[in-house]
Amino acid sequence: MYLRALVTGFEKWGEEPGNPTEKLVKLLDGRKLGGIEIYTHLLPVSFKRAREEIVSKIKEVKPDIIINTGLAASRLVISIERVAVNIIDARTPDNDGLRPIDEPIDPEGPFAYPSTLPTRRILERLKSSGIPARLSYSAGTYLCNFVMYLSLRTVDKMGMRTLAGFIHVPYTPDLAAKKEKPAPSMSLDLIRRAVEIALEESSTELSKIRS
Ligand code: PCA
Repeated sequence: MYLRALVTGFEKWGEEPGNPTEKLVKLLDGRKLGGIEIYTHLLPVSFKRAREEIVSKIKEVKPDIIINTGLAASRLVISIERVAVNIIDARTPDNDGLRPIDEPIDPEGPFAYPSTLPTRRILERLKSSGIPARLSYSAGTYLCNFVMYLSLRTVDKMGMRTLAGFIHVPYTPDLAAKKEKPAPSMSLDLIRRAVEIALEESSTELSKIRS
């Protein structure tokens, strides 16, 4: 029996030249990796629509592993997020023109959820595979933190035994080349490999927990 993994990415927003996670989910969609079957979903950069879509996708796919991904343009390397907080503080309007400030994601939810992915082991595997990475203790207060929080909240509310978390990625070189100021970048191939490694380590973790 295959494990089911849901990998999400985001569309482009604001002044950004594009979003590498849009291409990433296209590359991974429908692929099988060891004992893992990958389902993907491209999320809108909209608080209203992303909320509806992430919750219904989790209910539909019933994944064993959820890895949400997004662009963090200023980050130099792959960032494995360790925590999601119950705060929306949008620095720019979303793609529907909404800019919520100081709002909870779920007034009934806890202040924070830790990532349930094996973050430290993912970090170590990435580094030993030659992929620059770090742990991060803030996914921000925009769409990425929002979707990470909602994934963990949905898993918690539904009593699922799903591992969930978030990975921020830099630009791909083609997108960095469109920026006026110098910006860090990483090839799509390395970004894809990083997410695959995160899936493999999560699958190992699940087999330990469930045995
Ligand atoms: N990154 C943004 C939202 C969409 C994306 O890819 C963020 O870090 O919140």
